[in-house]
Amino acid sequence: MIKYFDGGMGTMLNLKAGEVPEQLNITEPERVFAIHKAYAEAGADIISTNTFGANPLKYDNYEEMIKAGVALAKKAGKKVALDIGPTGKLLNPMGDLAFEDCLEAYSKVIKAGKDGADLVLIETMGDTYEIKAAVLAAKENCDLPVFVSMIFDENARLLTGADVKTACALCEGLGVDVIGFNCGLGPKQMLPLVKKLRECSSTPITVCPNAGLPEAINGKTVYNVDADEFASYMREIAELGVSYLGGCCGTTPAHIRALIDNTRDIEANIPEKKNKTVVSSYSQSVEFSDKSVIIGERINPTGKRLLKQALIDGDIDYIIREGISQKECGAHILDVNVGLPEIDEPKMLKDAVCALQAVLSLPLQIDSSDYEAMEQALRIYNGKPMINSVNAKAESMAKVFPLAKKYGGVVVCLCLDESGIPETAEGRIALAEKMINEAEKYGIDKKNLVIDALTMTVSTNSQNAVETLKVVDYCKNTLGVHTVLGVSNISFGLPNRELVNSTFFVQALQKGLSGGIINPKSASMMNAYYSYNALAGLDESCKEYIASAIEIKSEAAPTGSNITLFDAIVKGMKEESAKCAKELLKNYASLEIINEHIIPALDKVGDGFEKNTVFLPQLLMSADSAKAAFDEIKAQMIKNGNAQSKGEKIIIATVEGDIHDIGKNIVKVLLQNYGFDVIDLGKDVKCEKVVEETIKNGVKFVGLSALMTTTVVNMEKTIKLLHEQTEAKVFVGGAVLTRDYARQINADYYAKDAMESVRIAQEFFSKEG
Ligand code: B12
Repeated sequence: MIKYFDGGMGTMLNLKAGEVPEQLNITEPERVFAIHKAYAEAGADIISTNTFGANPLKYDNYEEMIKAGVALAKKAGKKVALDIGPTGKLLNPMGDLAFEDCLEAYSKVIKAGKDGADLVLIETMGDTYEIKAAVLAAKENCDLPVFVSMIFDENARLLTGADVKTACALCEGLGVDVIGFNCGLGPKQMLPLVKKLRECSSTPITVCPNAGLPEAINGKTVYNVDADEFASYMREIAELGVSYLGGCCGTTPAHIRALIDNTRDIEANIPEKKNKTVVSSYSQSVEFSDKSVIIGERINPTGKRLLKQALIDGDIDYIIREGISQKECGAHILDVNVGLPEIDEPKMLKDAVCALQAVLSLPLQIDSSDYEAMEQALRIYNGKPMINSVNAKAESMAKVFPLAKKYGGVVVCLCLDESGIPETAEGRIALAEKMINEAEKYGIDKKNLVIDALTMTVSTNSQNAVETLKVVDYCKNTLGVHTVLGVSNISFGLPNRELVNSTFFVQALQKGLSGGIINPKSASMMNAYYSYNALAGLDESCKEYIASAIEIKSEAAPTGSNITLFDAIVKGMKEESAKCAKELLKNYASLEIINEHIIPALDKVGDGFEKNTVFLPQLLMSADSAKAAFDEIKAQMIKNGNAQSKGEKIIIATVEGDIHDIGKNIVKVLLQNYGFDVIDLGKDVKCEKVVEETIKNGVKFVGLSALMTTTVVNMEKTIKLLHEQTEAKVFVGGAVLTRDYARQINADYYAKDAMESVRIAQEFFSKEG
């Protein structure tokens, strides 16, 4: 039987301005209870507590809110879902909230609400990282079933970029009990998402849409799908196979009653078990299949003098450059090993993983023999990683499998044990089977293991390659488990190693190797890979082969040492960006650098964002990098400028609702540079505040910035108010504005860039003067 959740709470409360919904659990419990009761009477099996935003980051009295909320929901006499929403903050590196602080906040919520609840409902989640924090908090603090319900947009992406498959991989890795969707969309728009989830999930599904898409009518948000229409789309969703249904914003007890009436005859249906081996980052996933994946091996200090030095110096940028260049050469996953006796490995591995996942969207393979380092890195990793590695020694399995079970991941299993590496294929296969069986005892499915048959140097025993290949073949084709191999050891001690390596790689691919741990910057290895795929029927119309033949990078390509400011900003490399700007400042003028490097780079990122190839985390990293470059430029401008104050005061602000301030800050610094006294009110500034400050400071010239179509209306409002209440003239700018539009909204002046704003200011004050 399908179980039914209740419907919207926030929209049912009809909140007056300033009312905090969760506070009502304490101040007006009857008002909240009436809604729970109405949903219970409509037939809901599960009542969600009115605790969506009740967390210590938002409210000091969160505990009281939660306890009261649970008691009220329980009074309705049905099962109780402890409702947990997003914190409302962005996590590092996108925002200020540290992952562990987020986890701690959620832990407090769980502790406050677990007694009396029957399940934990983590809902309306738009960021995989926050999902991970909330799920770990639930798992570490209670034994209740954990539901994760996410908010996707119409492009089928979470706010931070994950698609359905990627988010599903993370949730299943973490052992979530029920996965699904709520909010954001109506049932009609959610249908395709449910289809997608059925294709990748092995976990029961929950679906709680809004009553249609929100529309703004007379300044109010309304939802236009009525109970019957809602119920009829929900029937289509139910027929796809779900276990839980309910509603979100705009739905009412009538919607829930109609939903239940219209779907009661449909059985709950759990998706069939998928046998897919998937790893993920915050925004993308990689599935092991017939076509082997490339796991970049370059972030590993063994035999790499420069990387060793970088690790000793704590030079994380070097690691990022290694990551980026491997990605550009075609890696699908990056191995991250920072083990050196002279460094604090747990700290360094954690830092390296954080830095890499801030800049790159490739899934990572966390590679360490230090269990402490492994656990710390797994904990803060934003996705479902590869875990390198476990082996058949009792100690290794006892340490690694519990970590894999808790944090999720695909574990690389090395065929060795207390007696070393068996020489024969049979010996290694026996160890592979032992690890598969042992993993099962921890509840880890075979699909989340990949066997590493181990490459032994062929120059010491002529049968070494043959034996390894037998293991690959047997694992893939008889045991039905994926395999990986570090390839290059095969040629140790031989001349022309690249030839031996690439030949062995092709042999292994032929046997069904699922992942090559190789140097993607080696042209001969990548050539071998692409040509093998083309010949094996794994490359439609030889597209990838052709593209690679044109593009293949030379082996000697330096690691990002020649990165440009444009690239540094596009790739979100903050420190590089500052360095490049410093370099450029030796030969170029500040404005030239801004106009010819910084703005074009941001335009490129903005363009990608619009086309859905760049996601919010990358946009933020690029913005940060642009800011780092600009900080260098600013310092120089201030140094060079003869900023003699002439007492000419200008107010400048980004309008309400808009947090874009890079452009405004450039305008500010340039104006200061030309001797104007600039009062910067910051970003997201209310129109009343602009007027107030203008009057208070006796300012005659006010500059406003807006970068979004949705915020130019606030610019218009601010101009109107300034004209009504002050004598000040207004000059405006920002990428969405045009001269024509500026005129339409009654701005007195428009500047297309910072330099023009200086000219305008000079003109204005000369007239004034
Ligand atoms: C960087 C950036 C961000 C950063 C901002 C960081 C920061 N501190 O500013 C972050 C990541 C936070 C961000 C967030 C968002 N962004 Co944004 N972002 C951009 C991006 C890529 C670049 C903007 C920029 O800084 N350009 C460089 C500066 C130097 O140029 P500029 O601002 O135009 O300034 C120059 C002139 O216009 C002029 N000027 C500017 N201000 C003023 C003021 C005066 C008085 C004068 C005279 C002149 C002047 O002089 C400047 C120097 O020459 C643009 C895309 C683009 N190419 O514009 C998208 C873009 C503006 N963002 C967009 C969106 C949708 C968002 C988000 C809603 C995304 C989300 N889903 O959360 C949020 C919005 C949050 C909010 N409420 O404001 C959209 C807006 C779409 C639209 N038409 O409305 C854009 C266009 C991207 C896109 N193509 O979709 N964003």
